[in-house]
Amino acid sequence: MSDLRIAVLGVGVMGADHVARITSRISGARVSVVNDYVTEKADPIASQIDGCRAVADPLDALADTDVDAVVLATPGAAHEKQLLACLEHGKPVLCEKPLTTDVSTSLEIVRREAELGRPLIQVGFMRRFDDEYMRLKALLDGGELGNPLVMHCVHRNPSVPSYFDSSLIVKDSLVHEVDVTRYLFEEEIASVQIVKPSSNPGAPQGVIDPQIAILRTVSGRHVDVELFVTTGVAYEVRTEVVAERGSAMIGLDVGMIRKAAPGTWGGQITPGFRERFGRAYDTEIQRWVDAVRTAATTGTYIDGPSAWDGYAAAAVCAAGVESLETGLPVDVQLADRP
Ligand code: ISE
Repeated sequence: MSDLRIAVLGVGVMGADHVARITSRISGARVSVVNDYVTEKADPIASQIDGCRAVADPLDALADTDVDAVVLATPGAAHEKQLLACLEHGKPVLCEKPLTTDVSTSLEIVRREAELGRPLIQVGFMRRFDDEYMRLKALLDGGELGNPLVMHCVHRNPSVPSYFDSSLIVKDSLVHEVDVTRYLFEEEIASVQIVKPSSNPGAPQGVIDPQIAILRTVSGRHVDVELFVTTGVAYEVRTEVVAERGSAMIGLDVGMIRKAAPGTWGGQITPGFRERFGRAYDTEIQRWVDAVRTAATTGTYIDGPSAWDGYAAAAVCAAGVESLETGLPVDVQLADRP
């Protein structure tokens, strides 16, 4: 079987990372086209990869005859148009979150894909491919702990880009716990409340950080999330599920524990999400490549979160942004699944 020829649209931090992983660690695929709205970024990347070209227009890039599938790592605002074009050309696409930047356009994408009758869109919620999350999921599914009742999460970033505002903490950071909740508990989220403790004096003026999110699932499970994106420390993602017959916690960052003079003890925490979830991204892309390459026999082009998962996450985050304003719990409005 020949290699899957992939166009990577958007070669900023995440896109460039994906180009590197496809080129060096993923089997059965190669990057044939790269594109970025900053044209000077794409040329040097393309020139380092055999058989790869930079194409200036994103829609030309994804439609190119030398492209079998697309990785979308462009800014969220560009996703709607580019996803619709992928659907029109029948090209499987792995889209970094968000699916689109608002709920109605996300739903439109879900509907357009449903009309085609085959799922072509996978959304890049990489935590589902992380070894620790996969073990936690297997433990819950195995039933040993009984029914999960509560989940406590911590999501801390050392810093975030200067354009981050309070609502992006919900839409860009909390969105991961939203997906983790739906993935682990296999049910929808019914309401969201954002509680605002005293803000970190080190956070940019006007940015509410930390925030505490309280999610309630349709069956009544409780999830709380501490979001704190200007800790100045390192990257910390911790998840504890409390169930009928015990609890399980992941993300303790217990790698090597070192002891040294003069009596110090400790280890190291990953500095950012690319390091913490590096293996998860590799697994995500490899499984997606394998799914696309075998789609003729399996009938599906995805192996992971779907367009519906992207839409549902967007709907929960929209309710979260509303709660950020009011401080009250806000119900999540979900359309019927097509
Ligand atoms: C970023 O976009 C991510 O996706 C990271 O996983 C998350 O930890 C961070 O808060 C987001 O800004």
